[in-house]
Amino acid sequence: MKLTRRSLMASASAGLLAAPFLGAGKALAADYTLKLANNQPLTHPSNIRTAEAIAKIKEETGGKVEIQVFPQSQLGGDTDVLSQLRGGGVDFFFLSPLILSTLVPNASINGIGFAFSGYDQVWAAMDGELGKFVRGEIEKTGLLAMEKIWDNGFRQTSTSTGPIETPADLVNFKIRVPVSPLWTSMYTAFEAAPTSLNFAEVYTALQTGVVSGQENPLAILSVYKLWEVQKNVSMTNHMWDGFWLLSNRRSWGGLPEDIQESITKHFNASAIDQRKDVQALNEGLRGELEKNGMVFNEPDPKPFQDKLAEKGFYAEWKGKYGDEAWSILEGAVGHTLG
Ligand code: X2X
Repeated sequence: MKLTRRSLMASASAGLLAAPFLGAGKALAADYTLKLANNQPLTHPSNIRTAEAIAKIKEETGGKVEIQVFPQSQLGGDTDVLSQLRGGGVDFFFLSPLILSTLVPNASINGIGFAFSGYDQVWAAMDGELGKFVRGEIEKTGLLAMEKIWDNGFRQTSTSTGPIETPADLVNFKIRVPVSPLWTSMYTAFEAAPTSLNFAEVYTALQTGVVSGQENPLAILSVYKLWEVQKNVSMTNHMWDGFWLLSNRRSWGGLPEDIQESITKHFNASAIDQRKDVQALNEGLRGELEKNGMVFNEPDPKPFQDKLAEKGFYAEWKGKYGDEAWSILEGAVGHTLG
């Protein structure tokens, strides 16, 4: 966070000195200049809805708050920006709970393979007990998560080498996964060959053949034009993931309460709008992706789930998260996992 001269003068003189300069429609520098980062391009609903929230916050605070957006991993890959957030160099950061688990181990729990049957379950869980549990874990580390998680979506598998139809097609398959122990563990259970990379490196890794595939919701395939480097899309729906809007508790605590309230209110409202946008995109994009040459198939999820169970994936993660967290997850999805 950067405090400007205006705020320093205003606090030093209780506004007396600053007042004469407030005249006649002059554009003033904001009192609080905050940096927000994410890994998505400006065309993704996350950034469209973020821009709306920022404009409303600016208006409501009378121009005191300026939030600068650094989209598309401009400040570095996700794991680097997480360090910048902890150090205070970045004030807000959208991050996958699974990647956040490199710092907050239990944060990845929503990503357990084939846990959620659909969006109704996801939002009930993430706006309910499961989300509350995870936000509590996040707070223990000096970071804060806004109450409403943003959507990334149910993840699908893309390849340059043909469709994934059964778990056998994943054996030895060179797949990029985000940097997270849960992702690596899941693809190890599938006997694939997972490579952990931040999203910033994915396009090049696919283009140069370092990996043959990746997995992401359709909206990400579309905004990043992954059809240029991928051919098949297998609708594996193997996990749901979102983005927590994180802040650093120290820099957040330096903001006056009314400003905190304005920021919280508008970002949480924008999260709800963004969820609708992303769900509509993920449900409606197949046609666009097909027009761009991608070929779709819809594998039966059951054999994939069975393989994870056979390989001890669910038992292992139940042990890692502990009984309390696991029973919150099972309560949210309404069935025993594994
Ligand atoms: O890195 C990814 O694949 C992405 C964009 O889905 C996440 O942020 C987890």
